[in-house]
Amino acid sequence: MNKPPAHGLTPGASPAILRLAIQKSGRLFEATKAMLNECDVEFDTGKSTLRSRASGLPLEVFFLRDDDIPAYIAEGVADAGVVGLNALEESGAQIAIADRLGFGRCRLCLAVPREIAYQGLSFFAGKRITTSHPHILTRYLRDQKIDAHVHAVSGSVEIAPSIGLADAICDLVSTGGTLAGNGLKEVETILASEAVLVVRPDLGSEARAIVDQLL
Ligand code: PRT
Ligand code: ZN
Repeated sequence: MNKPPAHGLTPGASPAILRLAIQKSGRLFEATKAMLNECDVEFDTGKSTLRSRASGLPLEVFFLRDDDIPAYIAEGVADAGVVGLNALEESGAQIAIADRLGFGRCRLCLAVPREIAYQGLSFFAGKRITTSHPHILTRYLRDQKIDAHVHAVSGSVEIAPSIGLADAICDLVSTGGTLAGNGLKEVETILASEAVLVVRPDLGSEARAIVDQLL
């Protein structure tokens, strides 16, 4: 008897390909690649490679900015992706989490200058808070009934208080070294994050079978 194909899909069925979006470079790239390699999925990477047909499973890998991945999946341009829970929540995209992947762990925190005698969330009333996650922060402040000014930036968040741009920040923290180096201290955790595998809500059965193989 013939051995079934490694990907476990019905032989003879029209060849399905799962379009998987991963971060092109950055903190999630290496661990995502290592995870796929562990599943015997190999693919080319290179500075100018933006898509690559993988071997081992019927996958086409798209290399994207992490922030763009949820929208590409929600729009049906990609079928699945690996992204930080923070980026997924910030995007507001309505896509399902198929698995939590256990790497890329960090937390989205509120932090204030070290010398502040912080006594609770009421500190933030009327304050200016700089963040790269304005949607998550705005929702959190609304839920906590705190009226503050949210100032969105795309990077170097931690500099804001020292240059007089803000009274506090809301940013991702892993070791805490960046906060400490900028005279800040963490006072509230808004979201515990890690990399997640996300999938399109309307994934067809063949593409779903490939996701199941990956899982
Ligand atoms: O180019 P692209 O847009 O794809 O990448 P990016 O620069 O937006 O993101 P990248 O690669 O920095 O992070 C990708 C994902 O990694 C994030 O969305 C998180 O899910 C996750 N992650 C885990 C982190 C961190 N840890 C982290 N420490 N993302 C960012 N940081 C930054 C943080 O913003 C702060 O500036 O690291 C600094 C704090 O680190 P510590 O160790 O000093 O606390
Ligand atoms: Zn990004």
